[in-house]
Amino acid sequence: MALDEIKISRAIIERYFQKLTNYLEMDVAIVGAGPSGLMAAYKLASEGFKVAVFERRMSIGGGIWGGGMMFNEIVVQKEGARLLKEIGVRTEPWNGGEYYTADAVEVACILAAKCVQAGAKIFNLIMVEDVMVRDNRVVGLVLNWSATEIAGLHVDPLAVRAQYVVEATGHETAVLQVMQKKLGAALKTETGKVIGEKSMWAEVAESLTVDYTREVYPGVFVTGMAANATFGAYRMGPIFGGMLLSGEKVAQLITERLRKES
Ligand code: 48H
Ligand code: FE2
Repeated sequence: MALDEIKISRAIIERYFQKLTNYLEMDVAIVGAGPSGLMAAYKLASEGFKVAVFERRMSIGGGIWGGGMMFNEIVVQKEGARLLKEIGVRTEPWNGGEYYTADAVEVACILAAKCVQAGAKIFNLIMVEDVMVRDNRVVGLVLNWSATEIAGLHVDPLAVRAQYVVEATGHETAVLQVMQKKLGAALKTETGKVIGEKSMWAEVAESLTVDYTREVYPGVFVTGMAANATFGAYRMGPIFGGMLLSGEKVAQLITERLRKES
């Protein structure tokens, strides 16, 4: 059959807009496709919820690809290895099982594939530039093409509604930064604002990241490095178990909430 450029274009446009239109309203909107956001999306989608991930970059996986200092190997503790094994990533015990390592490319690819196959939709090249607030609760996200930001164009955004938003933008805490700019000191932290991460101390940082995975403003849960930075924990360096466990925890917390409300 002859290839028709216009039909190919039509197929892309129709399918994409079908997808986007279907996600104007959802159960959970996740901002950031790093390890924590992807793990959260995988778990929530596996529970049957309608989940989308919005990622500013073209590539998904956030900091996974770079491993430590561009050495593309991932280190996790035993608990993190449990999650990697669960999704089918091969891990290798290091020093008799003190830690486990995995290939960073395998982690990023399988995590993303599991996420999508569990039913979560990933929208790359879209950035979250603001939130929607009603009666002191976040009820949705304000989206724009990343390209408009890169080109510095004045293009107004569109919006999507979600019952819950997950802030998974890593060190940047992009969602909470814009919220504190507009709402003032309204976050559930000691100062009401993002406290900011402290210098490296892996042991303490890993468990604090999971502890600080919680609701930070009505309707908004924070996970991964964003949870760490929001509550002023130490950074952990190139170890990823805490990110995966934090993603798992945020999914559990939101699952409980959604079940209770339905
Ligand atoms: C849409 C956005 C926006 C926006 C940013 O940085 P990440 O990998 O985040 P985590 O928390 O899942 O993992 C952190 C880990 O990679 C790390 O940095 C560690 C363990 N560091 C320790 C240390 O000591 O340094 O992914 C966040 C994603 C990225 O892909 C961004 O592009 C994306 O969020 N993002 N997406 N809208 N406004 N801002
Ligand atoms: Fe980092």
